[in-house]
Order: sequence, then structure tokens, then C-alpha cells
Amino acid sequence: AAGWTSSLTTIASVILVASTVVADILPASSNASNSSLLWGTYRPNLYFGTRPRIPESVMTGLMWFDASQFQGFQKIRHACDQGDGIEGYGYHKHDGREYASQEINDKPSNIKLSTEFIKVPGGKNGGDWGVRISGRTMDDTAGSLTSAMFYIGIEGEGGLDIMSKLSQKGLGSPVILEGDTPELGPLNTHPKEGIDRDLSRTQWWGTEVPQGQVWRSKDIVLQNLVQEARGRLESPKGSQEDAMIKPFKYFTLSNSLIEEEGETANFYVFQKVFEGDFQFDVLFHSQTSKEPLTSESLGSKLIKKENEFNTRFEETFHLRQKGFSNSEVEFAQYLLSNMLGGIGYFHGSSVIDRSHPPMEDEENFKGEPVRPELSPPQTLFTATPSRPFFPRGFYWDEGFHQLLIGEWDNDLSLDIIKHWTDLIDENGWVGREQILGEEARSKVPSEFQTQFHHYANPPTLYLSIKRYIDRLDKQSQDIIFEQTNGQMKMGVLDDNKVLRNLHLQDPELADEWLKSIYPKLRQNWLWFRATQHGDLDRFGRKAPNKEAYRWRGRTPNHTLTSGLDDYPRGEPSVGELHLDLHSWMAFGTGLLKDIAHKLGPEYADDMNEYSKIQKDMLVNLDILHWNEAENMYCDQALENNEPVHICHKGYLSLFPLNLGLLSADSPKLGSILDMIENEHELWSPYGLRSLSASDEFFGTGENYWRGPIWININYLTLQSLYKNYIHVPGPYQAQAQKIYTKLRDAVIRNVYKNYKKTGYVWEQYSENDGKGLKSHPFTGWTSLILLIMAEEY
Ligand code: 6A9
Repeated sequence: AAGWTSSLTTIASVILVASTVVADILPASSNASNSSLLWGTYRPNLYFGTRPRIPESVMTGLMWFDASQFQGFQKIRHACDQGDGIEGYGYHKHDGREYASQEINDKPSNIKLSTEFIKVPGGKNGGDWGVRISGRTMDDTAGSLTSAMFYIGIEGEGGLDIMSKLSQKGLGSPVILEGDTPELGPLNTHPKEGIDRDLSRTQWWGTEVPQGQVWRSKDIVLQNLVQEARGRLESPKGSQEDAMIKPFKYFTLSNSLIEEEGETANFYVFQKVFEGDFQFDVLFHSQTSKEPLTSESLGSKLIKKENEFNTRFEETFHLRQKGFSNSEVEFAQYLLSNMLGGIGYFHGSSVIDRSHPPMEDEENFKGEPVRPELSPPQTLFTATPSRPFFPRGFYWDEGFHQLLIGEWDNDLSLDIIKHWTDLIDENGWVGREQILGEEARSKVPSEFQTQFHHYANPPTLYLSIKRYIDRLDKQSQDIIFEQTNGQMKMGVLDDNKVLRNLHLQDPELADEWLKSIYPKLRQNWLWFRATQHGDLDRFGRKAPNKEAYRWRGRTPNHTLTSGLDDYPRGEPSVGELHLDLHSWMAFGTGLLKDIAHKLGPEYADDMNEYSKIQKDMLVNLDILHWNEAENMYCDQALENNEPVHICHKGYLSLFPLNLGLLSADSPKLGSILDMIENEHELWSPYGLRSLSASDEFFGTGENYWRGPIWININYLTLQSLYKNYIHVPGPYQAQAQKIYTKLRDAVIRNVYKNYKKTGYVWEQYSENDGKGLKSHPFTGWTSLILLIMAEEY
């Protein structure tokens, strides 16, 4: 590696060294795969940051700003922010474990950044990792001047003892930082040169950050930069004019350590000012690794991993084989990579109101003030819907996320699902939105933070667990073993006779895993039945059995619990019955039946119970929710204390079809298909509208779920058509086939087109012109486009 300079291409290293055995503090359930899941890009809210899956531990992150402008410091890039005006960013390759390559088009700063991450599992403490950070001027005629900073901080106990060994000469190349945390072992520095203001050298600053506040690193660093700039402006050599011309000389770190007597700093930040293109590496060494990662090996591993990723991607999704172009395959890789790059590790308490028992009817405590309380700290490893806007876990989003993740890396998906089922409490409740810890909370206005333990969200997690069972059944047919590089791999041959690794060490583990989560799943189902039941007794409704459901936590214009926030419903009351929840329950009960079946004869009683209740649910679905005159499924609500159907054509009406509750010869299926195909109702050239264009509320109010196109629901429709209707002979088969083909084509084409144009994947799409709307990048369920391309349902 060449020395630190600010010339065109700079290669330099900051090497972080850790030593103690981390394995000791990994959860007892950990298996070999955990070493490749210890460190990761698990701070998805940041443009780039790493942390291990250890609650209070080391956090690292990247910041940068345009050093050519005096105001540049006000626009430090750190946490993903739509306001930064970045023209597209995200991972183009990410394998979820050892390799992640990202590009960030920071047009306002005239620099295109890339972060290329490599992990080398092995040794006893989760192995080494490194990241190559490079920048390329976007518009050469304008030039670029970038101030890049990389920090490392310790959230829990421990310190980074750097000063004791820091000579008067500053930091040479490579900078070696050693430190000490209870889990990760001792860390130190080996500085080589003196402190000066020569910007070709690394500037730095070390300080003590109060416990648990490392996530505020941008504010902390900003304070030091501004203080330094002010001091230099006021110094004899400084002047306002000079600072306007050469701001980069002013906004540099203080090259000092702020430490109280007897304490050690727990936060260090390093800064380099670069003119034009640049590149530097950050390497993390765990002392038990056999061959420590170097800049050279990082470079060669990046090439090797990229090739492996491309091969595995094709083996998994077969997109080339299906005829997709190179550019479409790259887009599909972006979808997978950002789903994986959106995975985060969260720890902290959440705000919950448990002031009334979950079974108690809300009308008893209507109008009472909210009683939020902080829960004990919890831990969640999860994918997230959107890095800049919703970098946290959502229950019903996660079931969709795991469909894609499970297809790529079965064990990674099981690990995430297990984290979620661990959050299900003794009543069977799990909060819809997991806002764990202060950092997560800082993104959510306080009136939205509180979770209530009588509020639900669709149980999509059952769906991804069922997919896992499908994979098991498929793979158990012919498991084979293969010896590669002295490692025994177990898997099955896929359609192309390629060995697909299940990552499962042992089929018994699969059983163990299912058995370990099953009690929580059942508890969750019992909670739904107890807390979200609908009232059949009070309003003179006639039904052959008691199965009826109602979302709690409604307001006149919102049903956040349903996930379809502002979709039109009736007036909130205890007399409502909700079609989507009824459908989810019938569907979920069927899934639990399959899961209990998989678990074997000991679970036969549960299985029979699910079977009977599901039948009741299906009978009542038609009795309570089908409206003969409108020829559609509807909600029920009270009008003048009488139950009536509330009918708004849209996603709600699709649920019985989307969840496969209708037989292929049902005339009800026929009328839903007609509604789908009708251009005045749900059909748009870009996908299915959330609300019919003919509905009185179409496009009104917030217009969130009142017209715009959502990919998760379009996915549900496509997968159900594919699995339940297009291959089954019947009166509507041809119509279903036609819709399937046209709809699949429409959504793929539109999401792809927007990606090519904007560099982003979006939360929803306009039914009017197909344009991406709301949060971006939104690479949660919109990434299901990849499964739609691959037809992996
Ligand atoms: C509230 C806003 C800075 C809304 O994808 C997550 C969810 C979906 O589960 C749901 O179906 N999204 C959908 O209707 C986003 C929810 C975000 C809530 C944030 C605070 C603060 O904004």
C-alpha cells in the first residue's frame, strides 16, 4: 500500500485488531453458521456501517462530505436520508454473509462512492473483515474534494487505548488501532508519524461518548469539526476569505484525545481529505484468524466473490435461462442484494402500553390516555422495508421478506424467523413495528412509538415457514453429499443438476428448529383467536359457527393493524367484521395444519383442531362476507346498529383469491377475476390498483392504499394464480392464465423501468403513470419482483 496522500489515487489502511474469543458469548443455540453471521452490514440505516451480533459492542461507520464548499460540513452523509439528494444507492451484490458491494451516486458532492465489504469467517472470534472505500469524481469538469471519515466506537464496556502509544508525529500508513472490549479483546495503536495539519495525513480525534450514545456519532463528530473550524478562523493565520476558498483546511478533526482521568476513550474517528478519485481500506483483524486479511487479499477476494455471487445467483433463480437480459439480471441482483443489505441487528427496549389485558374490549377504555412504558431490552435480527425511512422490523413485512431470503439462504432465513418468534410474548402477541432502542426511536415521532398488546398485524410469518417446509420436502427427496476443498457439503441437485446447499448440517436440525418455534406460533394463533374475534352474538347475525374476526386498534380513517392503513372501511365499532383478517385466519390456520402435520403424529390433536376450525372459517367466510347483490366479498360494519356490508372494490376484495381460499370452479373466483381485469376497476398497465378507479374514495385523502400499486399484494395475486388456478382445469383457467401472464409482465416491466430511470426501487407505484412513489429505496417487499421474475412462488 502506498502512503497516505491526497493525490489522485490513495491506498491506505486503518486496521482494527481484536483478539479475545467471541465464540464464548454467542448464544447457546449457535451453530457453525454463526461465525459467518457474527459481523455484518447490520446497521442498514447507515450508508455504510458494521457491527457484530452482540448487544452492546463495537459499531463502525462511514461519513463523508463535500470539502470544497464552506457549507459542506452541514451535509455530512452518514444515515441514509432521502434529503441528501443521492441519485441512486444500494448494494449491487450482497450474499448475506461474506460479500457486499455497494454504490452511492452522491451527485450533489460530485462523487460516486463504493463500499466493498469482505468477511473471512474462521478462527474463534468471527473472523476478519475489511471494506474498500473508493470515490470517483462524477463530473470531471467540476472536480471533487471529499472529506471521508471512518469511526469505531464501543457501545458497552471497554475502551480504545490509543493515546498511550501515540507519538507526536500523527498517523502514518497503515494506521493500526487496537482496542479492548469484554467480548472482542484488547485493542491498541501503532502510530508512525507526528500530528500536523498536513492534509495528506490522517486527521483523527478520540473521545469518550456516554454509554449507549455511539449512534449519535454524526453530531459528536460535527461538534469537533465546527469547534476546530472556529478556532482556526479566529487564529492569526485564519480568515473568512481563506475559509471560503479552502474550507477543507478548516473543517478537519482536532488530532487530540479527550479523556477524563482514569478513563479511556471509546470512540475514534479518522479523517482523510481527498482531491479527485481515491481509495482506502479498513481492515478488521481478529487475532485468531490464520491468514489475516490484507489489502492484497481483500482485492483478490472481491473478484472471486463477485464471480461466485453471479454463478450462485443464476443457479438459484435461473433468470438467464428464462431469457432475461444482462441488464435485467443486474436489476434482479440489486433486488436480492438490498433485501440482504437491509438486514439489521437491533437491541434495546421498546415502548409498549400494557395497561389493559389484551383480551379486554377496547370500548371499556375508550378515551383513556396512552400509558407507554419501556420494555426490558430485546434483540431482533431482521430485514427492513426501507433503509432511509423504516430501518426496523415490521411483522407482516417480514413474512414477505423471508420468502426471498429463504430462497437464497435457507439458514439465514431460519435465524431471522427464530428471532421474530422469540419476540412473541407469553400471551402470544408480537408488536407490529419493532422500534428497539434509542437510535430506532429517533426516527419515529413519539405519537407513533407506542405498541399495544391487543393490536395485530397479518401473520405472514406462517407463510414463510410453510415455504421452508416445502423446501425441506422437495430436498429430502434426494439429499447428496459432495466433498469440496476438504469440506463436506450437503444438498440436493436442482433442476440443472447443480448441488444446492441447504446449509443444514443435519435433517434432524430441521425438525428441532420447527419444534422450537412451534409453541410460539400456536400461542400467536391462540392470541389472534382470543383477541381479534368478531362478535356474532350481539347483532343478530346468523352463522353456523363462531368464526368471525375484527381488527382492534381502528380509527375512522385508519386500520394500521391490517397493514392497509387508509383503505376505506366502515365506522369503527365492536360490530365490525373484517374480510382480510378472516381470510388471513383461514389461511394461517391451514398453514399451521401443514406445520403440525410435518411435526408428526404427536401433533395430531393440534392438526385436527386446525383442520376443523379452518373448515368453519371457510364456511363463515361466505356466510358473513359474500354480498350477493354486489357480487363481491365485503367487510361488515354497523349502520343504525344493524350489521351491513361495506363494499369497496380493491385489494380487500382479493383476499379470498390471493390466499387461495376459493376452489378453481367457484363462480366467486370468476367475479373476482373480472374485477381484476376491468380497466375501470383494478387493472392498470403497471399492476393492480389498491382501490378500484370506480370507488368513491379512489385517490382521496392520503391516497396511500386508495389507488397506488403495491408489489406485495400483486405478488400474492400472482403466486395464488400460479399455484392454485392456472394449472388447474376449470371454467376460469384460461382467464386466470391470461391475467397471470399480463400482470407478471406489467409489474416486472414497470419496476424495472423506474429503476433504470431513477436508480431506485420504490415503496409503491402510481396507477396513473407507473412512476415510483413515497419511500425509496424501498427494497423490502418490492424486491419480490425477483421471485416474480423467477416464478419461485
Ligand atoms: C410511522 C412516520 C419519518 C406502511 O413497510 C412498513 C409499513 C407497512 O407494514 C404498512 O403496510 N409501512 C404500510 O402501510 C410503513 C410504515 C411506517 C410507519 C412510520 C412514522 C415517520 O416518518
